[in-house]
Amino acid sequence: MHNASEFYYPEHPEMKEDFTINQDYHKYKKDHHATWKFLYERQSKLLEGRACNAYMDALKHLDFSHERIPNFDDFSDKLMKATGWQVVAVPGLIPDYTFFKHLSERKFPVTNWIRSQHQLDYLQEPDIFHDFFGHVPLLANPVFADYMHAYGVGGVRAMDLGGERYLKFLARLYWFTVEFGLMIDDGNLRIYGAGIVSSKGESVYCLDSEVPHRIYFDIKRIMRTEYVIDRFQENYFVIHDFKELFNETKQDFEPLYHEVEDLGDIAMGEKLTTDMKI
Ligand code: HBI
Ligand code: FE
Repeated sequence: MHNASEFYYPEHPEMKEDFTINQDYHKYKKDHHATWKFLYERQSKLLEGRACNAYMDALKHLDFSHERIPNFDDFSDKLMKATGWQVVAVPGLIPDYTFFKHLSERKFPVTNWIRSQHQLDYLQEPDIFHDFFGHVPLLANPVFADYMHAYGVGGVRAMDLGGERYLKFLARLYWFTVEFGLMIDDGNLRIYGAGIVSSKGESVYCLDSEVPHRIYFDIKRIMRTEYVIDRFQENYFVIHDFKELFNETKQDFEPLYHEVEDLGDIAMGEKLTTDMKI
């Protein structure tokens, strides 16, 4: 996990204590906008019939520009009206506590830089395409917006309770829902996770491949399951709707943390007889 001393952004002397910076919109060049346009068009086509209705509807509702990188202030106004969320600019990964704190204040940190034209497909760190195209649309969905907020509140609380100790459970919950979640939409398997919607390869693989293991959402199972960040997933967890996520996240996690700590970790790709498979 990440603590504050690992994050050093000397190129941003103006950065505030909460790791926010200015988006500096005027600094984007023609090539940056061209990369946005290329990625936007490629993914929005690919996601027809793959992303969940809530995501596709929100993408339309927010009316992103195809041609240019979005200006955070414009979208903060739209989000504020829809669900009370805002977008704030950050230079890259930020410490866990700071990240949770932003979510608990209904602020979503978005990286302000875009990947280079030589590395269009695969990135380990978030850039503006992942953060904005992947995460921002669903923040306009009222139930999902409340889930993200509850998650942030839970994160702040977990760190106050146990410091680093409980963080891995929360990170797994985020990973298998917000980043790599699937859902059943009108009887079909669909994507809602931001890590998938922003990935060309995984948006096909997660639905079509016979390799990964697709399991019905089970919060304890998720909190116990290990993941890697540098290749396609071996486990996906499938929800019925965002209400299910929100309701599970409102509960007090403290007893859950103790229970999952006792039960122990589950290796990636490991199958359990209790798994409800799709
Ligand atoms: N920072 N910019 C950024 N984006 C994230 O998704 C992020 C982060 N810092 C920490 C963090 N995520 C984790 O705490 C969560 O994934 C659990
Ligand atoms: Fe992300």
